[in-house]
Amino acid sequence: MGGANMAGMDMKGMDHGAMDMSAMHMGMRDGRNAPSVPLGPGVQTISPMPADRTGEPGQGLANVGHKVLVYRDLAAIDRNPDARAPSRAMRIHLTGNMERYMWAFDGKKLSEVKDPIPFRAGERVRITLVNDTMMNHPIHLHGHFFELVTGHGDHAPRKHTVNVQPGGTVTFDLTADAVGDWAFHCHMLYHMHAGMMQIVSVRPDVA
Ligand SMILES: [Cu+2]
Repeated sequence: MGGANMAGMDMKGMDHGAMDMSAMHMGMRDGRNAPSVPLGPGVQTISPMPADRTGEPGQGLANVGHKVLVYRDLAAIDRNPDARAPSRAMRIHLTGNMERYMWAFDGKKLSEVKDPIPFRAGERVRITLVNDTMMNHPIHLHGHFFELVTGHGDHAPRKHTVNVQPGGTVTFDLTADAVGDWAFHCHMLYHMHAGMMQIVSVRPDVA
């Protein structure tokens, strides 16, 4: 299978010595699209061209013959409590290997992660989730609401869980307003149990 498919593929950026044949036939795994992600066995695919899919119906709802609401249809009734522009941005990849049942953020399951994801209390950060897998992942952050960046300005919809479609991205702005350590995980609990979870740590500034 792999041999027949290899001819037309862009081999640049791949580690030929450690080439993973399942990744070859599942799709591209070009590390240039995810430089922060170690390309171990738990990373079967890297989306070659991840795109914001918040304007698209969910999986299986494209041709149902009736109107389907999408994330971009949502807007908050009240003005957002914090409409500041974010002071920094981060990208988190949702990674997995369906054949080995491995799920993680940035290619590292929870038990391999040494440090929490740090935030300073009160800071506002733009976070983009990039789904490099072929499954949906509803990503949930405890202790906070965040505002989806879907074109509604200071009336952005506020969520604590957002589904990221396969090959899709979701961007949200987060005000880290709850000091403490918070679970941040896929809400498909069997993905969470496999390791698609990390700890978000919000700490006050030390004077
Ligand atoms: Cu998941």
